[in-house]
Amino acid sequence: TKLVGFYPGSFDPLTNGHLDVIERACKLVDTLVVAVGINAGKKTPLFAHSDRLEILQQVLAPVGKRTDTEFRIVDFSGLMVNAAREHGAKLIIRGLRDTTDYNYEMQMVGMNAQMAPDLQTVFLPSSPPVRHISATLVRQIAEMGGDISAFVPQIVLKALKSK
Ligand code: COD
Repeated sequence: TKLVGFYPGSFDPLTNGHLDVIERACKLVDTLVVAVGINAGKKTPLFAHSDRLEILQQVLAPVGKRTDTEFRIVDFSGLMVNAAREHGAKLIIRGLRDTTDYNYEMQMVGMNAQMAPDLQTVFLPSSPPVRHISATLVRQIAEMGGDISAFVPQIVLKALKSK
């Protein structure tokens, strides 16, 4: 049977940090569901939902071919455990950068484990070269007209320029 992983995020925008998590998750699962969720705390988006889905499709198509991973790019609202189950996932993949991520993620993992004991969360630690990258800061830099080319895939830059 095929192992399905569920990687939820806002991906606003998709960064090289997210991509690093995705590349490594590919080595663990047969199918990776990359799920663009609605984060109540993040109010002014840089990209619309549909743009984020489109960007993920474009960026991940070659990764899927190269790594022999089936990607499913989906939208979700509501609880991540429900969305993960709906897609037949057994693993929830999350990236870990620092103690801020750790504290937040450990709370979520605890709550999620009680709500959904059938799911396991797997943390993938950031690779050192992308550890500092945060979508929130990238969004700020972009909004202030700064250069984000070191932090995001080319396709994100293109999408930003065509806006
Ligand atoms: N290196 C490694 N990992 C990284 C990096 C990096 N440089 N940057 C981001 N990541 C990881 C994050 O740690 C996270 O695991 C993932 O990538 C996605 O990050 P974001 O910032 O795009 O998205 P989040 O973490 O804000 O998630 C947004 C969701 C909508 C998924 C979230 O709010 C959610 O699940 N909401 C649904 C409600 C729910 O179920 N809540 C939990 C109940 S306990």
